[in-house]
Amino acid sequence: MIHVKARSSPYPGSQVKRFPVHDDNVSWSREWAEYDPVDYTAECVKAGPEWADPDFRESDQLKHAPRFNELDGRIDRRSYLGVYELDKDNLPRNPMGRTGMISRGLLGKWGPNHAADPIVTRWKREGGEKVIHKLSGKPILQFISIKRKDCGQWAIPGGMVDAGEHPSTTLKREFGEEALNSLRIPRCEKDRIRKQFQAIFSKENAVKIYAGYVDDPRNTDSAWIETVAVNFHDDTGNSVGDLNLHAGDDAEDVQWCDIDKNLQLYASHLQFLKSVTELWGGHW
Ligand code: RP5
Repeated sequence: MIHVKARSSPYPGSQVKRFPVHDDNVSWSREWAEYDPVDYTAECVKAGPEWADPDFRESDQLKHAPRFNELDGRIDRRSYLGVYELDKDNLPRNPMGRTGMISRGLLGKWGPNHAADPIVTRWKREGGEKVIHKLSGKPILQFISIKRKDCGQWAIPGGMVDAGEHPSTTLKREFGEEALNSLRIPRCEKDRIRKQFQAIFSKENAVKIYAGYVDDPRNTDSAWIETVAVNFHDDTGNSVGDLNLHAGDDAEDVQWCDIDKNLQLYASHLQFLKSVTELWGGHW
């Protein structure tokens, strides 16, 4: 896999253009003296919110230099891809190669920024029967998809792991916030939703699909997204059937979406769905 979206311009939420990187020049093992990546950090990151690291390159912040490749207090700076290198300025180097940009762009952490993606699936049914795709002859899987507010693209309702949070908690929290608008659920509804959650997000029901790099348009040479994608499949459709889908937080819409290789989805999300169809024998 060679990252593509991580080299796209303009950079999300800006007019900033990356230094163009041709496929042949992505790998760090390729010498490229002319490489001159754009240095960019979004204002919202520079403002120093609690989810962002300080800019440890500034002399008064040196004491805050992150402990790369380690569990650094409550922040996990280890990569699923193994030990990552640091460049001559002590900045982490994106293990998937050049992106045309250094510093953090919109990402808060130097190095890996950990996310979690819950893939909730069921079979498409009509009159109780599974719907079979005409071309592949295989039953069609559906997943819960959200429309991202930042770019308008459909996506898995994932999100960033908070400091000290286990990714299994992130999966539920993000799903609740984005697909059920849990932050605004009335108190009287909370008990019912909690029971539904326990049924869908049980350990027995969880299948890890992927843990690794995400080809996200926000990645830079010094900061990138890694995720763990976990599938929660409801074979009968009974526990997910009466989920009350309501977009919330970073999502502007939510729906059950038929899985098919022609979907246009955010970042590497289509690749995760392919693995899900292989797992259950669904149409692709
Ligand atoms: C993607 O960005 C991940 O796969 C995850 O879905 C998402 C996390 O970022 P936010 O949704 O929190 O912006 O790379």
